[in-house]
Amino acid sequence: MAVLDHNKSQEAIDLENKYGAHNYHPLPVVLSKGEGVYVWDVEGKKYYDFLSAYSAVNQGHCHPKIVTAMTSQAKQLTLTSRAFYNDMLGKYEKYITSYFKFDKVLPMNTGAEAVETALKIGRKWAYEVKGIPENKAEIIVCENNFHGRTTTIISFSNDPVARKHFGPYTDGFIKIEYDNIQALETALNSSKNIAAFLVEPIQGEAGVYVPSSGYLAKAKALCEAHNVLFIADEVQTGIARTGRLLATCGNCSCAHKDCTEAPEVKPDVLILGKALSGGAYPVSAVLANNDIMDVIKPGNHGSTFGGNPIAAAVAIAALEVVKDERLAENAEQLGQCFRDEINAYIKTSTIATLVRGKGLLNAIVINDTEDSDTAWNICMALRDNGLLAKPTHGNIIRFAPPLVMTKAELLDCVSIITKTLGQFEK
Ligand code: IF1
Repeated sequence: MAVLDHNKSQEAIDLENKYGAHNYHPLPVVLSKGEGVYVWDVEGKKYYDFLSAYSAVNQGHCHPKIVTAMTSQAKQLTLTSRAFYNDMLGKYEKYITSYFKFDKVLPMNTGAEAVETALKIGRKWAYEVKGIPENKAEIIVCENNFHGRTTTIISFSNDPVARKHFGPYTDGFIKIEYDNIQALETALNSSKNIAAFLVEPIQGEAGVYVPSSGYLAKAKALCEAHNVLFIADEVQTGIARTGRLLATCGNCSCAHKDCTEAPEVKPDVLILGKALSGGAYPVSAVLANNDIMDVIKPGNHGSTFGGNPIAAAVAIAALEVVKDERLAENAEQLGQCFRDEINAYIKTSTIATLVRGKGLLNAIVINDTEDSDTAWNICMALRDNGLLAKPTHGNIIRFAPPLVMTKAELLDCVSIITKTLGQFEK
């Protein structure tokens, strides 16, 4: 439609189609500039970004403080590998561990790498601390999880597109229903060899499923009773996205100390990625206390780029921005406003049936089958109306803008969204 008629966009799309592997199906819009909550395409059209690079750009596009931290460090020292010390890593490690209140951090780059790291730590802890017999450790995961795309991680996915023809698969995982505390208890009682329970505090890819109130706290208590590690994958939900610094809200200085809806849960192992860098650079991390992290010894794990000086400088700046600009509080307030406004619209709507989420991680369910292209067509119309979002699972549209949005901007976006949905009402 409109954008595709433009030559520059079409040229860029043609290049990707011809020379790039076809591992994505992007919305046809070609971006060349970003600032705060806005992105611009190559023809100069301005959009609200309601994907935020899958929640990596919580601090807004090209945040000046993060860009400055990155460029000044890039001029000084970029990479040493971990064969030598560098003068930024220790500083960052001290900063992030006190920020999230853990003894130690293991720095990696991508979310999937951090998940792999957590799984390795969990297994090693199981053999060396818990005393599980060699090669018998099992890790409990949830149905419809999304934790990344490595061969081990897709081994316990149930998305056929992500899994099929990538076998043989890694053993040692037990899959249970999400948000089902009884299923967790049954699994924990089924074997003495359980090392860990890996869980997303809100299932993002599955369509933004918020578990019932108290689920995470009960799950943590059960894990504790069974001497099993509670591993929280907060790659997507962390760093203020859901209206708190962490969706598990463990022991942190978040906006919701008095929150009764979901009691505080402190994971044994915390996985972070995405917005840990404000989207400027691949930075991920695994945090844990000494009794767990100290199972990792030289040679057990690592990465050429993990903990590099640019990553360290960028992550410190990105975390400072979250606190300085009170992004958790803003996400909480704007998220409530977003759901209230959309709910008011849904009352009289036939095309939208439900809005759900927490903070600024939300989804609207479209009244059509999963294999229909209605949600895709709505996203195309949203694009034409100046707002970028992407469907997930066919009939669900995820709405996750940068957390630096103002209330006036959010209300402007709500009117774009409701106007667009209006075009699809029967
Ligand atoms: C893609 C979804 C989001 C994640 C959690 C680990 C990772 C992710 C909870 C891995 C990554 C991304 C990756 C992206 C699609 C995506 C996604 F739609 F699949 F669910 F964010 F909404 N744990 N999520 O959500 O992190 O290795 O990618 O850095 O295209 O695969 P990564």
